[in-house]
Amino acid sequence: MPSRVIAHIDMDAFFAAVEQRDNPSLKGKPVVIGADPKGGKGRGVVSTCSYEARPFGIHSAMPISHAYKRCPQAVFLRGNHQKYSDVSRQIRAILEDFTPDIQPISIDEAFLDITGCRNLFPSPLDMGRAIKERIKSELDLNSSIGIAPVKFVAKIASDFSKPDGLLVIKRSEVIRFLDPLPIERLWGVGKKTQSALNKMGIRIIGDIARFSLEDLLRHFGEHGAHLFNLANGIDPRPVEVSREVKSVSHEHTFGEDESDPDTVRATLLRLSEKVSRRLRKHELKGRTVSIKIRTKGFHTFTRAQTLSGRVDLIDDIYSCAKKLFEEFYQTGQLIRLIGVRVSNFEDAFVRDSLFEDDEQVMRTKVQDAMDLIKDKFGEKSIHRGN
Ligand code: TTP
Ligand code: MG
Repeated sequence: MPSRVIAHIDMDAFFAAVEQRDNPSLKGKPVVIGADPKGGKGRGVVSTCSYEARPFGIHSAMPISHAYKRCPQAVFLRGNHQKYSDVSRQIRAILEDFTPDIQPISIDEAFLDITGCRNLFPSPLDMGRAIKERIKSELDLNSSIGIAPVKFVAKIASDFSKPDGLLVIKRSEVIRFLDPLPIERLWGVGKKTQSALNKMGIRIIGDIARFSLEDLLRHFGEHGAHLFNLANGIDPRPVEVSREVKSVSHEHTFGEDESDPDTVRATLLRLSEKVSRRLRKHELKGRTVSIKIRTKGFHTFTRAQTLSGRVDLIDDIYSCAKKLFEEFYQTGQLIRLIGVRVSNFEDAFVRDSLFEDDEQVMRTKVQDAMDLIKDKFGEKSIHRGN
């Protein structure tokens, strides 16, 4: 099985958290999003509730009348789905800054394959922290993240860490982590399988892991083998990346606010290199190059240019990013963060490269060679010089 690092992210009390964020008087209060409770006579159900409402036993899909009986003093809101979809897209854009390998699961949940980010962060834990911090600082919302070598373990881990949590389960810890959990936690254990397993004396995941594979096969056929594998931490399902990647970007925060434009240019080049590499890995080319600049006072600016052709090579991205930077930069300005993004992949009818000549062919070959070297010797093994 290929060795993967998979993250599962799920927002905390998503609809309710957005409402509490946008109306601070709701902070710290039980908030229930769902149908009109009509003084306890309302029909319809609870969409979700804030963590303050959960000790009252309120949860998603519960009849709203029950929720009202349990906590009449809660603030009951109908909710605004358009707003939640918009926030969901903003979260997605932040995740895309970390990796294009994203499988959205629902409005507030996604899997990320972060195997390829090994060289960008000291550890998966650091990357998880960075994602949570971005979402918190830009959207003022809490998320929970689980990280593991397989999908379903990452999902259980994010659930375990809630709220505002981060839990990393290393490969060597997977079996111990799963062992004491009830079998319902496994994907594919519904009510029927659960009761059949219970009859065989199987209650926790560890019981399945230790059970004989032959007996499981005899009772459940292939499904038994599947459960046996899951219980032993084996789950070959990859993160199914939606091809709907909207942009590829990288950014860098300077250790100290930077005033030297040459250092900023060198960073832009390095970021262009990373963006280019990721675009080429995913066979994407984009027509719009943008830069993001955050100055000392935490003011964030973006500048974008749409080109006549689609680009994916370092030089094309860098020359555009550099030009955008020169237009923006004023001597002495202190820069905290800089980012490079390529987007606008859709337009397949435009010419693919800016200059389809021998030089272009040559530059593509050089970059192919660089990609090969990086694949073999790591991301830092070779860089494009200024
Ligand atoms: P969830 O992630 O299941 O719940 P949540 O984010 O509110 O809380 P948690 O911290 O436990 O993750 O669902 C995300 C959103 O989807 C939720 O805010 C509201 C909506 N939703 C419904 O409308 N109906 C439902 O039955 C569920 C489960 C969710
Ligand atoms: Mg959630």
